[in-house]
Amino acid sequence: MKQDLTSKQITIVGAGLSGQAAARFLVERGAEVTLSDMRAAAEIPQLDRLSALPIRFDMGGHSLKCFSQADLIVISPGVCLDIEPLNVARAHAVPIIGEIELAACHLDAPILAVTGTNGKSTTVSLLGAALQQCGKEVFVGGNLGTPLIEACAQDELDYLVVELSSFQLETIDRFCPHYALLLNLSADHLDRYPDLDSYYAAKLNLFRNMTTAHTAVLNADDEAVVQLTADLSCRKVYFSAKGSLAEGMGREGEELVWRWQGEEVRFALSKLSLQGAHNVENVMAALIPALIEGCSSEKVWNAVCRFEGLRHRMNLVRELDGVRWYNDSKGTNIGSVQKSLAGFETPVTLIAGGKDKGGDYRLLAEELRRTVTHLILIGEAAERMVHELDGVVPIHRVDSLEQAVSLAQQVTSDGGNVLLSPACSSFDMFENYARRGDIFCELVGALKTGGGA
Ligand code: UMA
Ligand code: ADP
Repeated sequence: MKQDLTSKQITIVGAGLSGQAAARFLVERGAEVTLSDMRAAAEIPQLDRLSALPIRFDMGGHSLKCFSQADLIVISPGVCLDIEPLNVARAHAVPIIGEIELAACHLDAPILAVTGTNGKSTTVSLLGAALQQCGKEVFVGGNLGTPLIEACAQDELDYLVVELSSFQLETIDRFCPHYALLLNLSADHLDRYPDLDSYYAAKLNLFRNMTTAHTAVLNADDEAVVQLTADLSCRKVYFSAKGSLAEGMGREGEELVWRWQGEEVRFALSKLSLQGAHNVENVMAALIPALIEGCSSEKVWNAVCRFEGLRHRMNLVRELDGVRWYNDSKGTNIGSVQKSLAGFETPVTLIAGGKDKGGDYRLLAEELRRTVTHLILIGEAAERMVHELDGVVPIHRVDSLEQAVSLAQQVTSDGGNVLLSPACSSFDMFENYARRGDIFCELVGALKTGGGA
């Protein structure tokens, strides 16, 4: 339901991408906006782009009166719900919502939402490309990078394809997608959640308002996904990369098989540009809403096959002296690094570490023993990783990504691989995972031949 925002006192918490986009939207609708951030203005990228707008800035900390006296508080995903200023707001009965909830209240097109621990960005991009190939006007964004609220500036959209993180799902209220894709569940963000159940509960919030008129697209091979969605009242459609399904998207040998309402369509996997077993799962999930919505299976498949993958996800950066260097900076949790390592048949020097998110690094031991000859660690998590992986493979601890790249060149032999797949977020040393990946690519690009093992 669209709210009248004119003259409403609205405090936005966090002046990053989401906060700045929300501020622009709210000012345009006549709200009286305060933008509050714990960082000083000078530390916040691109804040100057808002300087011409009538916004009050509360920077370098959160002033409690901006919270107690507001009509509404809109929070950015990186803001934890238990910070003191939000407790003050709750004590004054001020409603608190996230940018996603605010956006969804002001958007009309059907929402196709994607969540899960891994594969979200790839899947939303695949789904967006598939729908666009069929002539649809589509917004593709959310956690992927463009805040959903920016879709309010676009006219005549057919679909909103939105990646949602657990953080964003904590603060939805009436948000209700037409399709909700849950790709998989494994440990992540345990620096924000007290335990795994709380993290999974945030993810499952996605389904809270869905009814029989809506569709959940679910991974039949993921035990946690199947168990935790058993009681949903909406329609459930499954995909399985492990076998065939009587109804839904299954796999038979080198073909995907879509069986739906008495029809069958087959897709040859050999045509896909994307590599890796995990990407087959992403493709399966992305195809389902497009096919149910009546898009041509041929067009959808062409779009999916052409998609070559997103930057910072297992990209080959360079081959030098017989060593292949890969950038997987978006490998920010243990499950994703396991999948990335599983794709290698030749020895790997793995560069990992960063901001610790509290997972169990011992889960990496099996894949490390199989493929990794040297583990080079950076960042805050290095200490715990050394402790938990002691004796599994040779470990080297260094102080910077530059040192890690230089050491990787020295210890990796012809025929081997160097992989940056950190299993951690980047915020201890970099602005974000993309910056970390870009710096890695620059360092690798500058290496000279003959510096290796
Ligand atoms: N801040 C406060 N008070 C707090 C906490 C944070 O003022 O208590 C301020 C910080 O000082 C900073 C601002 O909040 O200036 C940052 O807000 P944010 O962390 O929500 O970041 P945004 O720039 O708004 O980007 C967010 C998502 N970031 C996070 O969830 C951490 C982006 O996902 C997303 O692309 C963007 O909204 C648009 O929707 C990034 C991410 O790392 C890619 N996501 C995590 C992940 O994928 O694992 C969940
Ligand atoms: P997300 O947006 O959920 O972080 P991405 O599509 O950006 O996911 O992929 C990030 C990393 O996660 C990839 O580099 C890959 O290692 C891993 N990954 C991608 N898809 C899957 C999947 N379906 N299952 C497990 N791991 C995956």
